[in-house]
Amino acid sequence: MIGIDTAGIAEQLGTAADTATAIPQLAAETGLDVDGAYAVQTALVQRRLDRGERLVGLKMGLTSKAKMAQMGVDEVIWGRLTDVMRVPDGGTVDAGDFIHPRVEPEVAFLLDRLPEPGEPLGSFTDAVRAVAPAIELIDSRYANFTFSLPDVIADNTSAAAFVVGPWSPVPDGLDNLGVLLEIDGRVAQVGSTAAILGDPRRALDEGIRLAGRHGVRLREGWVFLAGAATAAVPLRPGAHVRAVVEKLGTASLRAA
Ligand code: OOG
Ligand code: MG
Repeated sequence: MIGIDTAGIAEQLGTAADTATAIPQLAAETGLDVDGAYAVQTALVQRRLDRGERLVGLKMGLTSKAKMAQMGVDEVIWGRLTDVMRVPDGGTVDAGDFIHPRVEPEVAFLLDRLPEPGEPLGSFTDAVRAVAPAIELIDSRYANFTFSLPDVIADNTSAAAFVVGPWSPVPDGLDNLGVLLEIDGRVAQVGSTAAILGDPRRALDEGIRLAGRHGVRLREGWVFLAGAATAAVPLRPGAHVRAVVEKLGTASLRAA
């Protein structure tokens, strides 16, 4: 796009993340549209790859009505995950590394080999080796966690960290499993995997389609986060967070 300083915007967002300092929204002022925003996201993630991080997956955002309502944005979006964002199950994050971190319960897929572009996606079990409960830690780089659609896309859909619990073989049904988010042993959010596009398996079709539009292909061995099943909850220092997904078990995280 002519006139948009893709590299400059990516640098601002990257520095905001690196220094845990919020910045004002920038899409309206710079005229950034959705395609331009994905170009910024690519440059922002490239900045991480240039310092040695590796791409390890893709995440979907705003696949649930609860999230769309919470964020005031009503389109499905996607972002990229790198190895540095991954926190071991039961691991600890330093809340001070983030601006205003929130956590949300998700379902993760471990991807198998996917068909070439243009070829039909086989069955879900051909595409996915295993599934797991997961926690996504999101941290908008924008002040007050407030953004427009192009703003959040440019900001790699608020991706900051994630935890994947134990992998299980793909169960028969994934479309109506109970989901809990617990903070310090208390239930903070209750939901169902049905909240994720009616069935989290649908998120994979959307991810392949939407990322494909920008030339991004999902890879064997990648983690795919299907999107939050509930609204996100602020992460406070000292908190112990558990996401529980019926049949799949638990993922957990501590904040220092
Ligand atoms: C955008 C990311 C949304 C999800 O699971 O819906 C997301 C945000 O809410 O900051 O990751
Ligand atoms: Mg999420």
